This record gives sequence, C-alpha cells and structure tokens, in this order.
Amino acid sequence: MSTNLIQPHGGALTNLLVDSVTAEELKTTSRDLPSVTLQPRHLCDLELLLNGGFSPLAGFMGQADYERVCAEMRLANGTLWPMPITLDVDEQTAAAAQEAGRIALRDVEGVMLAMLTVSDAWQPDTTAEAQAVFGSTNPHHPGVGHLLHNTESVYLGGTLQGIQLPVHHDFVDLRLTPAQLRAAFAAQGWSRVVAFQTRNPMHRAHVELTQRAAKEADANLLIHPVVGMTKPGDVDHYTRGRVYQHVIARYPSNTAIVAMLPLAMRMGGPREAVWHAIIRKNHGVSHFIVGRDHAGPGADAAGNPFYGPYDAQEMLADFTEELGVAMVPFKMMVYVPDTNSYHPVDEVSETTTTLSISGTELRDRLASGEDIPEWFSYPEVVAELRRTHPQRSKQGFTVFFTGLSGSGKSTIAQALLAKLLEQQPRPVTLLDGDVVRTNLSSELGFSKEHRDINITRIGYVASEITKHGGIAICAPIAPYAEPRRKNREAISGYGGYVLVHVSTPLEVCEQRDRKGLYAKARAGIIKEFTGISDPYEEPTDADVVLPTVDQTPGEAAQTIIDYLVAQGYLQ
Ligand code: PPS
Repeated sequence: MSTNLIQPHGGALTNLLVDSVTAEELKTTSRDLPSVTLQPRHLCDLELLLNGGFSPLAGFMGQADYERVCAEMRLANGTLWPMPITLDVDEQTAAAAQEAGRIALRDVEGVMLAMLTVSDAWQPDTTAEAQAVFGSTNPHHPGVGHLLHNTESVYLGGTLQGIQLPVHHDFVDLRLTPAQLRAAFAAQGWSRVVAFQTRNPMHRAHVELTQRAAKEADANLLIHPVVGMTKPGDVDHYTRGRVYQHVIARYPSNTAIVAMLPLAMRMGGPREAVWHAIIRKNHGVSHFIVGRDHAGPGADAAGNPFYGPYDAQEMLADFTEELGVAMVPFKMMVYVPDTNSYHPVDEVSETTTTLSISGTELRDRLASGEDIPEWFSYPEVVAELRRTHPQRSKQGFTVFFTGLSGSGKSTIAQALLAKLLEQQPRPVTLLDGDVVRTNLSSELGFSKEHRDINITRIGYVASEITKHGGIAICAPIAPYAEPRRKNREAISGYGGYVLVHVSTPLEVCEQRDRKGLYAKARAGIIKEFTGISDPYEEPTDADVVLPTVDQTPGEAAQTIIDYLVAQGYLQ
C-alpha cells in the first residue's frame, strides 16, 4: 500500500518541518518508539525531503511509488520522478518499526531529526532496481555498487514529520534551502535563473560555459554544487567550497550566486539529470545547464562508459515541457590559444588548434607539481587545490608489507625506517605485527575475524598518519586480500599506498623458524598458523614484490626506496 505522499508538480514547495510544540511532543513520544541511526545517504535524502528540495515527495517512498519509479520514472499518480528515494533498514529494525507504526530517525549523535509514520515495508530486489534505474548491474557503477553492497534488506516507506534539518557547521551562509533561494532570487529581482550543477572544482572553462548559458537564456546564474555525496575520489567539498568562493568573485557583480546542495548523487547519468532538473526547479530556477556526461559514473573495468556523453541531454529533452524547467544543453568547452578564448567544441573548425586539460591530467599535474597554466584556471583556484593536493614528494604515504611469519617483513621494515629517517623530513611510524598485537590488538587471536579486525585497525591508524602527511610502515602478515583491499582504498584517498609482498617461500620461512613457531604449529601446539594450518592469500596487486631469498634486508629496503622515488613520493 502506498501512502498519500503525492502532490502534483508545480511551484508548491513541500515543507515537512513541524512547529516547535509538535516537535517537542514527537521527541517525547519517541522515547517509547524504535529508532534508526541514519547513514550518510539517508541524511542527505532526508534534508532535501524535509526542506522541499524533493517536492512533491512527503516522505520515503512506499512500494507502489518505488515500483513505478523504477519501471517508468513516475510516481504511482503519474508525476515524473526518476530516482527511488528509499530508507533501507535491517530486518529487526523493520519489524520493530512496523509493529510500532512509527520510527524515530536520528543522526549519528542520536539527535532526532524526524518521525516516519510507516506505511510500507518490503524487501526490494536490488539487482532488478540497479538494472531498471542505472541500466546496469555492474558494481563498478557507484550507484549499483551502493545498491548491491551497501543496502540493508528492507525498505521502509511512509510520511515524515521533520523536527529539524541535519546540522552543518561548514559554509553555513552557502547552505540555502529552496525557500531561501527563492527568496534570494525574488529579493534580487531575478525572474529567470539558470542553474549549474557541479561536483568538481570550477576552472575557466566552467565560468565561460556558465556565462554563455546565462546569456543564451537571458538569465542570472545559480552555481549549485553538490556537497552531499559525490563520486568516490572527488575533491572534498571543503576544498571545493573555497574554490567556488574564489570563482564567484570572477563573475560580474550581482549576476551570479553560489549555494550548496546537500544531495547524495547516484551517478545515474540520464535519469539523474532529470532528477537534478526537478530538484533545481524546486530551488526556484527556470533553466538548467546539462553538459557532457552529466552525472556520469565514468567507465567500467573494461573502459566502456556506462552512458553516452550526451544521453542525459537527450533524455531531458524528452521531458522539458513536463518539467517546467528549460534545459540549456552544452557541448564540452575547449580553449583556442590563437584567440585566448573558450568555445563549445562543436563551434570550432577541425583545423583550429585547441587545448584542454582532463580531470586525470589535472590530478597528475597536481601530484607531480607540474605547471597548471593560467588559460586553464585562476591562480587562486590552483593555489587552493595545491594546498589540499600537495605534490607527491610532500604527501603522506603508507608502505604496507604482507608476507608469512618469518618472511623478513620486520627486518626489512626496520631497514626501510632507518633509510627514510635518514633521507627525508616526514615523521615515520612503524606498525610492526608483534608491536601492534601488544599495543593495539592485545585482545585479539588469530581467527579470520580477528585477523581482519587487526588489519583494519592497522589500516585506520595508517590512514590517519597518511592524512596528516606522515609515513606509516605496516608489517603484519595480513593474510587476507579483502581487508588489504579496503585499506588500500581508504589510505589512497589521503596519500600514497604501496603494497609490498615479502614473498619468501614457506619452506624457507619454516627452515629459518627464528621464533620456533613453525615447529609448534606442525606439532599442533599453535593452532591456525598461517601457511601451516591457516591460509595465506598471495596478493595479486602488490606494487613491489621482494624475493628476499637472494636479497639482504638493506637491498630489499632500497628496492622500496627506488620505487618511492620513481613514484614521486621521495626526491
Ligand atoms: S595477522 O594475521 O596479520 O593479524 O597477524 P600479525 O598481527 O602480523 O601477527 C603475526 C605474529 O604473531 C605471531 N603468531 C602467529 N602468526 C600467525 N599465525 C598464528 N596462529 C600465530 N600465533 C602467533 C607470529 O610471531 C607473527 O609474527 P611475525 O613477525 O609475522 O613472525
């Protein structure tokens, strides 16, 4: 059964926040009700539900809305809406919520943000949802990956009573709700406004593009960056926020404003473009810019893009009238050095010399410290990016050893520690297997579960050291591939990550048996001993493989130093 969530599209804004007296009553009532701690994506969705950014939705979707949205991009009453907005919870929470009829929604600190009156609870087929919404079941697509790996088994639907919006302490002046933005446009006397969606820092090409779009639409401009959740690996929103503040000063005064949108993107390409347009209409704009590869998730592992570069423009064109917001389509902008100007790529003749710098190339230039030319970006923007993305020789990094007990990890790690301290100024921390087990993981044993916890802890400490610009050397056995992969993923977001496989064969380790542990393992005195009675998953993704049989520890450490120099982490 679907609830009465639906209002027709139009200028009307849904405001789900209740008055302060009702809010206090709801908080009191909630003491006897089940509650759920919202995940980051839920929090983003909730904020836009409560403040009307997702008008006409009045809560998390019920099953009838959900099914029609997946199948036809429409709510049960026929209103255009392309993206499922759902609240996934575990079975236990779902059962408690259904029994009580209501559930309190809280942030991680336990602050109650809203009450959900539950109308529906069902187990979704997330694979079918991925196929319907994203046109793919490949988990390389971030939207699909989230559905398949990060979604609880039950969806709860129902109407919301909002107590307060999620709290933000950053860029407070830029976090304008739909009502506040509409009021700002009215105060400025802006009747036509074109919105620009972005999840990236802005450079000259973006400013040129948005100014052309504003001129074409005879409109003022809203720079409306997404700061909720974007594509993993994107520049963080704090850096971007400072960048947007620099960039907005480049527009003629009183022509453009910037506001932040707490949206959790799904990287859903064409469908997401339609969704973005609806959200922007709710924020009071009349026009919406759709460029190349709008909300695109990039390519799959084989390098095939999930969507065509202009699929989003085509889909949006089909719905322009129904949406009530006009699309301003744009091709990619290129720089023409002869005239020192930017043009859409389809307006430049094939013989004209053009320049552009891709996102990947920009990241490479930041990492290497190479020049980023003024035709591409503004000096103040480049300076901002360089502050948070220093060149590799100034970044923190982690050298993560893996190998059997007795393979030589600790000895090589000690040699590496000494060499690093001798030749460069960053602080270095050695997290050796035995040392960690004494200081961080003394309660853990050697079951798979405990080993995984141990490696995750080491990874967490290493990620903090890396984030703060230091060097972490980790030397546990780390026998399982999955926690190693997760560590790589987490640490790479903050700096360098180098996996070193100390590949000394088991026979050699056993022959050495420095601590006498292999003999005990063979005798069954020590259980679950790696290589003897427990598995070791050889890494297939090692950056450096050390065959320690023919190398001294000093030579092995030098091999790693050479790799770090070649990668730019050491000079
Ligand atoms: S793991 O799997 O990464 O959590 O292991 P780690 O923290 O590196 O701990 C390995 C050290 O503990 C000693 N030890 C054992 N190793 C493997 N299996 C079993 N069952 C075991 N019991 C004790 C051993 O001395 C390891 O140290 P190293 O330096 O690797 O020899």
